[in-house]
Amino acid sequence: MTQRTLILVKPDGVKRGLAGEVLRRIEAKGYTLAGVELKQATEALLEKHYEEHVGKPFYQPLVEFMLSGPVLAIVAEGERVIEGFRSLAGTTDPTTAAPGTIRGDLGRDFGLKVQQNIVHGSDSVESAEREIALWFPHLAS
Ligand code: RTP
Ligand code: MG
Repeated sequence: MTQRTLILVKPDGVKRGLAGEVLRRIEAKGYTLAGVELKQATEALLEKHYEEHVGKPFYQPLVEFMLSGPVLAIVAEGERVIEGFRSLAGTTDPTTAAPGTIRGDLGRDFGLKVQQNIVHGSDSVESAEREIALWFPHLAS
């Protein structure tokens, strides 16, 4: 099943010069790039992007972090890419993410700042559609 997913290289990844490394891993896995753009997020966009987290204790720090610099927004395409990219990214906390994954190999331990985990990837077909429409309106299906 060919899918599309929305990937973000978060501000920590862009600042550390890891955007190219993330793109390299996406392409090396065999996925196709359908959209790539450096963007400055806004509070309104993030409120929609992270709608399932609004009101959680980590929401406000997460938004502030996501506003702290540009993100590289990517639409990647391929067979089961939604699940496949989540697997490439590794689990949420970089400290315990498996070696071989983006977060496991490149994530730094920032103490409690688990939000600084380099990448975001859509977690379902529905989220991917919603997030692609938010970040790349012209690519929305
Ligand atoms: P993402 O959405 O960024 O791909 O990451 P995820 O699915 O692995 O994590 P999710 O549960 O959706 O959380 C979204 C982002 O919020 C930050 N976070 N901080 N306890 C905390 O301080 C905490 N928990 C989550 C992370 O940046 C996470 O990626
Ligand atoms: Mg998530």
